[in-house]
Amino acid sequence: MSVINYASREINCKIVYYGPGLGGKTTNLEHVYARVAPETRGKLISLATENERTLFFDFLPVDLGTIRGFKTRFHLYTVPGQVYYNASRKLILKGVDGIVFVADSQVDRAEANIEAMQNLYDNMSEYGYDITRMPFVIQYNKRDLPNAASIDELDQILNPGFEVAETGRQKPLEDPNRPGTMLVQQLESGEWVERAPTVEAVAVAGDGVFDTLKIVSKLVLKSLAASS
Ligand SMILES: Nc1nc2c(ncn2[C@@H]2O[C@H](COP(=O)(O)OP(=O)(O)O)[C@@H](O)[C@H]2O)c(=O)[nH]1
Ligand SMILES: [Mg+2]
Repeated sequence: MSVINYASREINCKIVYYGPGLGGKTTNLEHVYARVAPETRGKLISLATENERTLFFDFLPVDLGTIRGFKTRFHLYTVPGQVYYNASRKLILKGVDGIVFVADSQVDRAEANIEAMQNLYDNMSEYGYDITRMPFVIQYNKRDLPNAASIDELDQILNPGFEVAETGRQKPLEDPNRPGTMLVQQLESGEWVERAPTVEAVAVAGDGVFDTLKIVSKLVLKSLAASS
């Protein structure tokens, strides 16, 4: 849960980077760390094994500006992707304000992506969190690789859309970051669905990393404003 500290005029929010092992979560945080002004970030803490796989998590605090006199501090976490670390993954989700799902675009990682997405849904619902009402962005990473699946294929398996039940939210909404695609739309069946915003990325080169962070952090601040 975000924490607003009135004395120090700070808003603290928690963003978790989730996804299959080796998808590029740690690489995202490394790029953010390398590119933000040193005075606006804390230490990048990585608890990794000898072969550089994330063991427990990576953690990076960054300040992303000020709103109404409050400094907005985002605590970025990654989870370990390996299937057997589910207890850690679940723990890291506790109190989450926004989620970035880093998908590996490679065709042969489709199963791993689906499994990680399912695991995210399962862990969120075990906490009673509703991912359909939470800031949630999907990053299609590794777009540079020749065996990357098309965005349409990735959308089909990872981002089919949540049902929008409330009539008040059943209005067509274009994705401002992906002109021509809809975030909220009515299907031929009559059902209204809402997709997560998506970003194409090459995290090793830094492409899409800050776009992703910007979209999720904006959504987090918007949801804070709506709930306060
Ligand atoms: N080709 C390519 N490799 C990437 C990209 N992003 C990350 N990698 C590589 O994928 C491997 C796993 O990345 P890492 O960030 O450790 O994945 P994590 O397990 O999700 O934290 C590393 O060797 C990265 O250099 C990308 O966009 N393109
Ligand atoms: Mg990692």
